[in-house]
Amino acid sequence: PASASSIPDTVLVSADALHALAVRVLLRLGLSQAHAEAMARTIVAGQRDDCQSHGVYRLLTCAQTVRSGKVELQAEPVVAPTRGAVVRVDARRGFSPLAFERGLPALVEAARTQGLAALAIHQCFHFSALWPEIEALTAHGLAALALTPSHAWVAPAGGHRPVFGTNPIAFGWPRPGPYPFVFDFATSAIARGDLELHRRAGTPLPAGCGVDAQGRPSTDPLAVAQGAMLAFGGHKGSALAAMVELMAGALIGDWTSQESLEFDAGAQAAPCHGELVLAFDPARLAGGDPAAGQQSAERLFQAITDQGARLPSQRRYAARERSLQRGIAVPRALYEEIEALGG
Ligand code: NDP
Ligand code: PYC
Repeated sequence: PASASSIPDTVLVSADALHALAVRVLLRLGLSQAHAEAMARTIVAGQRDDCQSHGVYRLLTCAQTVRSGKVELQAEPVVAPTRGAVVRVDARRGFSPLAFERGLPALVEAARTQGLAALAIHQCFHFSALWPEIEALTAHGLAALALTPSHAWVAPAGGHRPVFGTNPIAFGWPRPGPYPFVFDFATSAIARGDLELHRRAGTPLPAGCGVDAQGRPSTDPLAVAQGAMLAFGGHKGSALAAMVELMAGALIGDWTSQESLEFDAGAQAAPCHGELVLAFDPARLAGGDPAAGQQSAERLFQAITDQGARLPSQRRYAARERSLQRGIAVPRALYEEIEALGG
């Protein structure tokens, strides 16, 4: 890999080379070829788009999950026959990306025939960002919403004991051109992955992200990890986090973040639970004139950008273009750690 002279202590790697490295690491950890390829696609996409908490750093957390002995390394996801608008995939305690990829064709097909459809993924170890899944659906001209619990790390508004996961919500809307409208965020004030990066770097958290074990506000990542993270936006984020537990846990008959953490039992593996992905076909829902809906959407986006505000994912798409032109930037120390994992 080349040095990125403008970014100190960073190496530049081509997408193909980084994918090959990620696959080598994952195969060495004992994953099947199919899992390694699917996981590497997600992880490299994260690094390419400058999502440091869900890029190649995830190889380290996947290694920890494998060491925990809890994840099934060769699990073949089972896609049940579609019933109406519902597609179910049993990940059989394997990592999630392969389960999503296996369920995707049936979800797209069901959304096209029914107008809207749901993919319920069961018992997957989930370590990734949700936007790659959302983009896989907007690429088919579908709007999409994805929700997943995690481990119980986050206190409800007004409380100080963890109940919720960091529970991301991601949404996508297809647009003309290469880039859909996508947002994807944790319902906690900071993602757990970012808290871990602060802990590794020895830097404090922004104020308002968590409390220590005594319930006192803290910016120390270790103290917050031992206490509780907080939801973003007070009671509003807290309610959204509860919704994710209900919709992507209880509703689909899978674990909440509390149950995921109980199953973990101190192993510090990635969370294990379900995921709910909803897909909507504008061609069916717009009642005959999807082009008018698309025009309304574009007017909305223009009203945002015309005043200098940016759309979500704009930073990510700019990073993608940079990565594709000059190579993907990886912090050198992290790159060396990953190379060592690859043997
Ligand atoms: P961020 O707060 O970094 O970003 C949230 C969203 O807001 C992004 O779409 C981002 O776009 C957009 N955004 C940020 N700043 C602005 C702005 N000024 N104007 C308009 N839009 C803006 O995300 P989080 O740290 O909360 O989450 C990071 C990732 O962690 C997510 O991908 C999520 O899926 C993942 N995660 C996964 C979990 C799991 O259980 N699997 C749990 C929790 C989080 P842009 O990227 O372009 O900045
Ligand atoms: O960053 O909160 C997080 C997270 C949890 C699981 C995967 N990422």
